[in-house]
Amino acid sequence: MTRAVLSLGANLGDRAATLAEAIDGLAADGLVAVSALYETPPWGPVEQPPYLNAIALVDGPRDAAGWLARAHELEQAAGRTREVRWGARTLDVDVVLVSYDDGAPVVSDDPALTLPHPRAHERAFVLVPWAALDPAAVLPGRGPVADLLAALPPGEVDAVVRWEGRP
Ligand code: A4P
Ligand code: MG
Repeated sequence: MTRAVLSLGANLGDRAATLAEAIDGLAADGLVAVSALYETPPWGPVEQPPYLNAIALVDGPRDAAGWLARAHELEQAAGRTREVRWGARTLDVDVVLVSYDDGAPVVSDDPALTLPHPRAHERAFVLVPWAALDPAAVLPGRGPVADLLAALPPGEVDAVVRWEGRP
């Protein structure tokens, strides 16, 4: 049994419906908890619309590669096509962290699956929903999520806003 922390993001189409469908899909995989949806400014070099982001915790028999495969399945189901790196997408599912029953993290520097996710610690759109869902969360190798959030520029954190369902 492993626990995966998944980051879900959508910035094309009906973002909330896409996320809701992906979260429904995770019910069969051992969904433990899911954060609220947050509207977040696009991160990275590509100009694109704002994202809705969420964090999901899932417990299941998969290994790390199995969680990545599941993430890709959910992206395909949402009709994601290949586009530019960091560009707009109907659904992006990243594996932030996989840990074993005893809490030990899977550590990998394989470019096909780098764990823990190499950019999670600097992304308010990952840390804000994760800290809200699990205030005691720790990103192995980086520290408590609450501390990582405190180290980010306040403007970046404040720009991640709980989504209230407006279109
Ligand atoms: N890969 C390696 N490690 C992982 C991992 N831990 N989780 C590989 C998921 N994938 C991992 O990803 C490229 C390759 O990374 C995959 O083939 C996988 O084997 P991709 O999803 O095909 O392409 P991408 O998502 O454009 O690239 P990347 O590097 O995953 O980008 P990010 O980091 O996912 O950034 N702004 C906001 N506000 N919210 C967002 O959700 N997302 C992105 C995408 C950019 N800006 C954003 C958001
Ligand atoms: Mg990705």
